[in-house]
Amino acid sequence: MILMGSASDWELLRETKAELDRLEIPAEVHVSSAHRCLDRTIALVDRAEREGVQVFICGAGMAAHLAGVVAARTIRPVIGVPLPGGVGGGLDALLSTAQMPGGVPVATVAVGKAGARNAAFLAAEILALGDQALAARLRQTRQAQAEAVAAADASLLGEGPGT
Ligand code: RP5
Repeated sequence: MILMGSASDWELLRETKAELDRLEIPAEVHVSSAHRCLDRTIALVDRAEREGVQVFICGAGMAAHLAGVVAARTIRPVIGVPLPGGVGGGLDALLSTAQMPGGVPVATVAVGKAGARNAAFLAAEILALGDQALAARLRQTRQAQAEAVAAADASLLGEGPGT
């Protein structure tokens, strides 16, 4: 399940959904804030658990406590995506998301678009522990990334730095 603190977060969290779609992983998407509608957020997590959701991805900006609140409610893995928009280009959200006291972890990825994409890949890696077909799709994705780097390198032959 993808949760975001505000509809304004969708601009970046859509990257998470796009990667999950590419990896053929179904995911519900919801807006639900930890501070604006705490009870609703808790109810969403409880329902998701009952229905078998295995990993939660939570994106929020500023004093980003959504992932921490979700992690407080579930023992399933929670991945936090800190979003820019506050101070320091998202440093506030990065610290709020990552700096969980011991005992209630939030696996925190990078701020912004890279983190939004990596949240999907990290969720996929967790799910692939019990899904051989998904593991194969992840290996193909890594292979495609390596090939894209090689292609970029080849396209610069004769023009790049150091030539
Ligand atoms: C957080 O505050 C949200 O996750 C969002 O990133 C930020 C600003 O929210 P809005 O004021 O745009 O709704 O709760």
